[in-house]
Amino acid sequence: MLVGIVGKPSSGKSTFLNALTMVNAKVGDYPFTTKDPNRGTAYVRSPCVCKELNVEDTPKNSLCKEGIRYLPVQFLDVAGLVPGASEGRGLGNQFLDDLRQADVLIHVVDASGSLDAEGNQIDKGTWDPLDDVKFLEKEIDAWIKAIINRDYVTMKKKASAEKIKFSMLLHEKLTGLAIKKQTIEVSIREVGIIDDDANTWDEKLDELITTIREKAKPLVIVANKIDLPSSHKNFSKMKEELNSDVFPASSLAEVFLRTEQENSTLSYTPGDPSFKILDQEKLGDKKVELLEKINSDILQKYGSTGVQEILSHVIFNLFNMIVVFPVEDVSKFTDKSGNILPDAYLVPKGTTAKELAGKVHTDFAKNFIHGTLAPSGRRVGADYELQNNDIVKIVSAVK
Ligand SMILES: Nc1nc2c(ncn2[C@@H]2O[C@H](COP(=O)(O)OP(=O)(O)O)[C@@H](O)[C@H]2O)c(=O)[nH]1
Ligand SMILES: [Mg+2]
Repeated sequence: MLVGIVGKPSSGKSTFLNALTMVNAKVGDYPFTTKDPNRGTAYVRSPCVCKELNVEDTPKNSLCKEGIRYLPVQFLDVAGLVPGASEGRGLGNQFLDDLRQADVLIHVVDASGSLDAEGNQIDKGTWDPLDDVKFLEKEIDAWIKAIINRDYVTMKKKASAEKIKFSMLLHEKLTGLAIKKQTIEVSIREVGIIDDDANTWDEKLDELITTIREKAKPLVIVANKIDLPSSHKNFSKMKEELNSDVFPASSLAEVFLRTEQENSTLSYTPGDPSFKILDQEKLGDKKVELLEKINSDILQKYGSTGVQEILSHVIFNLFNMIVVFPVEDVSKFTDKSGNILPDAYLVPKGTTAKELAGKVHTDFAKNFIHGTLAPSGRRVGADYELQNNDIVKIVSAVK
């Protein structure tokens, strides 16, 4: 699963990503960091089973701190989009390639309205952030339409002459964006196009493109810089007028809190509604004042800085993921090397024991015998649907 971050220059994409990638947990070196400068690893929070089992875990593929698991989620900083990109201005093709890879797009918007369409500083509060959201939606639709238009006439002829369905032709056409055939079929039905009657396509083509885009590349809107005075009003307006989910966030405040937590001047868990000052002297008057402001203007008002919550929303609400813990030894909850609860996997709700086996090792799925749940020792079959926080040993004919 790959989360794409989009937004005009200076909206705060890098700050948002920085906030999400900072995790102060002293656990060796992580194999998650990639060399690609446009990629990053963020960590979604989930309560860890170590607490109720009362064990000290030794996580490998994730991190655990004070009973909370931090599971890695890959992020992609999507190439800059400026007006006119679909007509070949700027980093057009790079954008399309990034769009293909992303399963969901987080749109970081400057909610304060202090940047023009291209990210240049203008008078505070003079830009309507709603325009940024509408622009991005329109721009992606324009890309998809341009791809379809290249062969639209031929597609229609072919459909009539050879009795081929629109969904089939569209799926072929849109392979470059990795859009599932089922998504196209459902969208066609939803807008009321008749799949094998080319005469019904024209009128609803634009609506169809928007519907496909909304399903294939869902957008989550971040009203960033919520700490600035002009942001609140704009955020309320966005929430009222947009169909997409809109979340308030202060990426800058989150970076600040995590930095001070690393400096041991604060006790703060990313995503929490509060923090505790540990070393007032080291912080100094200025930072203490700033912290008071963060507390009253952001945490008290919105419940958190928003950053961690957005990631949680994407993983657990939008994608309905659950967390499962594969182990080798169900009495000790360990892998072969004795690591306790080494791996935590994010899998879609509904994933079966056999499907999980395939994720652990392809051979395990082919030679699947049964699963054993820990600590109960209960045996489950191939079709058993995993539950959140299941600890499971995959028993297969391969060793
Ligand atoms: N006040 C405020 N400023 C922010 C916030 N997030 C980012 N910024 C500032 O906005 C500017 C652009 O941020 P950056 O992350 O580089 O934007 P990018 O071009 O989208 O990657 C920087 O000066 C940041 O410090 C925020 O939540 N609040
Ligand atoms: Mg940047």
